[in-house]
Order: sequence, then structure tokens, then C-alpha cells
Amino acid sequence: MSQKQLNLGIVAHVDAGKTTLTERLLYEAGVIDEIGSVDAGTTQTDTLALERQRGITIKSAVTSFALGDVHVNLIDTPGHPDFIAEVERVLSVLDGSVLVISAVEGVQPQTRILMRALKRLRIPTLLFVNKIDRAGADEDRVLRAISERLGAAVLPMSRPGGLGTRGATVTTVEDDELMLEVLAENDEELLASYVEGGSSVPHERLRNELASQTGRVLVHPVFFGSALTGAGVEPAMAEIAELLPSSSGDPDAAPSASVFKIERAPNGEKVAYVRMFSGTIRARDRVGFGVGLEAKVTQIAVFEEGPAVQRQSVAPGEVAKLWGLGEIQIGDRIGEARAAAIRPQFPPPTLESVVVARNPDGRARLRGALTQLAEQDPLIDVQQNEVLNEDSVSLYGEVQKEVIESTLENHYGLEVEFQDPTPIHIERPRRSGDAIEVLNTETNPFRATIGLRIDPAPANAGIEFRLDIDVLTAPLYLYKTLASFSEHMEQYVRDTLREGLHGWQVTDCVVTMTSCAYSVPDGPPSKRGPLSTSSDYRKLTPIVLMDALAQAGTSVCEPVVQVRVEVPAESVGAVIAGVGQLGATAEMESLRGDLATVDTVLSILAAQNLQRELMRLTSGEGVLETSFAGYEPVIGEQPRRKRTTASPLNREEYLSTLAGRL
Ligand SMILES: Nc1nc2c(ncn2[C@@H]2O[C@H](COP(=O)(O)OP(=O)(O)OP(=O)(O)O)[C@@H](O)[C@H]2O)c(=O)[nH]1
Ligand SMILES: [Mg+2]
Repeated sequence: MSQKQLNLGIVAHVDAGKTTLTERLLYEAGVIDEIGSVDAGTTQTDTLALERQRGITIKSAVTSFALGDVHVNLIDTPGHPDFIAEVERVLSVLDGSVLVISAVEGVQPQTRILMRALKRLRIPTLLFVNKIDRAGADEDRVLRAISERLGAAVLPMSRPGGLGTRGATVTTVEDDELMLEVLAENDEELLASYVEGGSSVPHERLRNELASQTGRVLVHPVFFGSALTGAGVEPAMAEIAELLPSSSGDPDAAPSASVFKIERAPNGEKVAYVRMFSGTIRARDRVGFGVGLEAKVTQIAVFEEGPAVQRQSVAPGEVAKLWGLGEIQIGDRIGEARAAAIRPQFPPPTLESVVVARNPDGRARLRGALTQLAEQDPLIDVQQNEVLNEDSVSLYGEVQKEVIESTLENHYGLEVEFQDPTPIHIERPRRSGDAIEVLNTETNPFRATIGLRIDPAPANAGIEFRLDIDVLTAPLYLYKTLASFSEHMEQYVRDTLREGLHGWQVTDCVVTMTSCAYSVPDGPPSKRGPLSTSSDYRKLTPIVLMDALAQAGTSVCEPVVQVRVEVPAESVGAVIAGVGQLGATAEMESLRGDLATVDTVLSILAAQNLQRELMRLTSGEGVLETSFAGYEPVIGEQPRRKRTTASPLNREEYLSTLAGRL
């Protein structure tokens, strides 16, 4: 009898009004009696002290309400690009979303980035055009921008009146003709009716088709409103349950759930937020997750009306907080072997910065604190350099840096200093390379045979691991199944590739295991089993893989951004010359009236330089917009990053650090 569940994300560019809309929805649904405000720091979902001070959302937050017979888990997400990683993880657990667009600021670069991801992941999405009460709100401009810049087929479901005034209102559009026109694009039968004049299509048929096409992400219904005054929110809310598909699953199936958020309880205990896909988890159940890990769930809280409440079990479709899973990580699947590496939807952080504790005894505590932060946000990616005795974190930008800084100060009592951020490079193999270490030979200190080949893969392919060995040679007595052996080997490979020939992450490659053997005792078959242990495979993999990589060679690539500058027409020449001085070429993309746009691709640092120069070149009139455009090989000298671990290429040193660690 599991209830219909709708896991609904609210996403948008920064300041579009997501948190205000969340508050308004909770109020309309009767969950809260009084509306909190972002500006007074009293909302249900911006609960962190830092969020309240700054008036921006930093972490995604879950709340819930009932919409008729559908139970909605609403996830309010941050809009600032520095916190895109939070959105990334939420996307994988959604049944539908509301994309908020400001009627004043309109479609922003971040809106386009989000829409692209929603379409790719096929997440049905309603659009809410917010802030119709603010001066400068414009209906036609926003609708045009949505279809032109978002490339989305839209169907206006409501229409604003008194735009730009506090008293702005919304009327519901009941236009079957318009609905038919939009829906006919994707339906042969409706197209035929449309061509014939269309009067014969019943309203019911159109409504069903609208829900179906919304569910298939072919159409995006658009609502106007003001989260602040409440205008237009009720009609939009009614349609959320009607047009977005809710989910249900088999409560008796094997449990399957996905972890999208980790938090520390006040007592320091780890709390995992999961969305259940199927099955049931009960308090005191043992569950499996990650690579071969298992633990007992000690406590469960489920979102019913507003915040989470303690319960004994969690059913399919529900979102829950689970206690007791000490080693669980964001992105883990419960009850299933680890999900095939999920492709990231958004760009990775491109900068990193060394963090130094000002407190004299701070280093060890700083490490502990950074490790906890990285657990809640895996993209922070802490690098602990034993050789240089320093720690660095990866960063999206200035705001994220400030947030980490104040969190360290307020939660951990640590004053820190960030050194100037530097770009994070990657390495790609240049050619194929292979290597092998054979059991019982002089060069091989471990009890295993491993052969590995590394081949270059296309840009953005990530790392792929394959087994190409005779099943009989795999140490199944250690790993139980071939799949589990493959999963563990893949982990060893990924760990090794974190630092390539020049110290950067190696990516865009396929690694194939070509040879394998384990050690059996000499002499007649005895009761003693084989001698190889999993640690032999774990420790030998880096030696073989780095040998193969050294043969392949790598090219170091730097992050580049697509840059678009909007400048007064008379500055175009100066800007193009300025880009030229940075070693790149620029083109004038368009000229509209007195405003020109100039496009170019630059390294992160060059883009920052251009940003600074722009002030001077355009007398403060220029606007620069950047978006991540991938990695380009560095010409000439290859930048290095100091390794944080001993290089397996230097076998003696590698083995002696391994020995030291034991
Ligand atoms: N006039 C007007 N102001 C609004 C409306 N909705 C939100 N605001 C204001 O816009 C500002 C940002 O609102 P938030 O709800 O924090 O926006 P957000 O999208 O959650 O922002 P982030 O989470 O930081 O990305 C606040 O000052 C709100 O009071 C609206 O409909 N009309
Ligand atoms: Mg917010």
C-alpha cells in the first residue's frame, strides 16, 4: 500500500527565489503557519548559520508536504555556481523538478547549464517564472529567452497581470488550441487534428497528452508567479502533482537506495540521506554498500510533513536519513554493487589552493576537519602532501573558498589562510602502453601476476576498466566472484591514476587487465590453499600500471573556458587586441545596436587577466561570462604537481614507504 511519492528538486540560478518558493509551497500546503524569509534568515531550508548570514543556499536541504494523494519530498538546492556539486548529487534522485527563472534577470548562463543537465537526465521539468512583482519583470522577453536560449518547447499555463507591481496577479490559461498546437509537434494523431482545424480533440485527451509529454521531457509547462507575494503559486502547485510523474516501487523487492547527501549529527555521528528506489530498509537491518562494505542501520528518519521524523522503516520512493553507516559515502548505492561510475553532469572544480592553519598546533586538526568536509562534499578533494607537509583543496571559486574558511573557523575553531589558487591540470595518455609483472620473478616482490594495458580514450571519456583474462586465472578464492574481483581491481587502478607521470590525475583512458595469476604452494597438492592475498594485487597494481603509463607517455592538459564578452561597439578593437596579447584569438560574434559580443577560448588564468583588463579596455562597461570548455594540452614545458605519495616508478622508494606504513 505504498503511497505515491514525488521527489521534486527546485533548481535555478543564484537568487532566483528557490528558497522563497520552497517556503511558500510549505505554507500553502499547511506545513507551516507563518512564512519565513531569506532576508530575515528564518526559512525552513536555509538553516546553516552561514546561509542565514549570507542569504544564499549552500547545501541542498530536504523538506516535505502532501499534495492530494501524492507525498512530495522537496529538495531545495543552491544556485551559486560554486556549489554546483550539491545540485549534481541531487539530480540522480529526482522524479521531477521545478526550474525557477527570474522574470527580471531572465535566462542566465546557469539556467542553461541546469536545463541541459535536466534534459540529458530526462528529468521532467516545470518552469516557474518568479518575481513578477518586481520592477523590470517582462513576460514576452522571458518566454522568448526560454525558447531561444533554453531550446525548450514551452506551454504557458498562466499569464501575469500588473507586471512589475506589488499587486501583480496571475490568471490561469485555458487555451486548448494553444495546447493542441504545442503538443501536435510530438504526436502524429494530434498533428492530423491540428491540420484539420482541431476542434474535435477533447480536453481530457489534451490533458493526458500534456502529462505524458511533460513526463517524456518533450514539453515544459510554464507558470508565472511571485514566491514573495504568493501570486500564481497555488495554480502551479496544483499542477505539480498532475503533470509530474510520481514514483512507487515494490516494497518486497531487494532494497536499493542512493546516497545523495552526508551530514554530521551534533554528536559527530554520520547521517546519510538516501532515496529508496525499491525494497524496504528497517532499523537494525544490515545493508551492503560501496565496494564490499556492510553495516547496521541504527536509526531511521523519514520526511513526512516538513522535517524528518523517526520511523522504523523506509519504503520505496521515500527519502530518509540513516544513522549507523560509518563508512558510507556520497554517491554510494545501498543494496547493489556500486553503480557504474556515474557520469558527471557539470564541470569539475578547476582550481586548487593550499590551506595553512594559523594556529601553531592546527595542522593535525585541519586535516581532520578537511577530511570531514570532503566527506560531505567529495568534490572538495583534499590532497594531503606528506612530502611537503601541506594540504590543498580543490575549489570552484571565491565564494566556496570563503565558505570553507568560515566553516573551519566556526565549527572547528581553526583560522586558516588560503594561498593563491592555481589551475588543476589533468594528464591524458599519448599512446598505448603495457606492462606485466610475473609471479616468482626477481623484479616482482609480490605474490601475484598482473599485466595491464593502457589506451587513450576520447576527451571526457573518463577512466574505463576492463578484464581480458582467463577466468581460471582470477583469484576467486579471495574475491568470490569475477565481478567483485573486477570491481576491486578497478579501484586499485583508479587510486593509482590519481597521480600520473607529472603528478596530475590521469583520465580519458581505457585500462585493460591482460594477465593474471595467483600463487599456489610448491609440491604435491596439499591442504594449504593458494598463497596470494588481496594486498598483493593492491600493491602490485601501481607498479605495473605506472610502468605501462611511462611507456604510453602523457600530455598535461589545462582547463580552458569559453569566454563571451559584451562590450560597447567602440571597444571591440581594443578587446580583440587584448585577447591577442593573452596569446589567443577572438571573434566578434554579434553586434546589436551599440552592444557587441566577442567570443574566445582562454585558460583560466588568462580569463582572469582579461577580466581585470576589461575594466580599463572598456571604461568599466564590459561584462565577461565564462563557462568551462574542457581541457587543452599545454604547449611546451609540462607543469608538474608534487606527488603526495611515493612514485611506484621508483620501486625502491615505493616499497620502502609501503613497508614503513605496515
Ligand atoms: N520581489 C521579489 N523578490 C523575491 C521573490 N522571490 C525571492 N525574492 C527575493 O530574492 C532574494 C533571493 O531569494 P532566495 O529565495 O534566497 O533565492 P534562491 O534562489 O534560494 O537563492 P540561492 O539559494 O542562493 O541560489 C531574496 O531577497 C528574496 O526575498 C519574488 O517573487 N519577488
Ligand atoms: Mg536558496
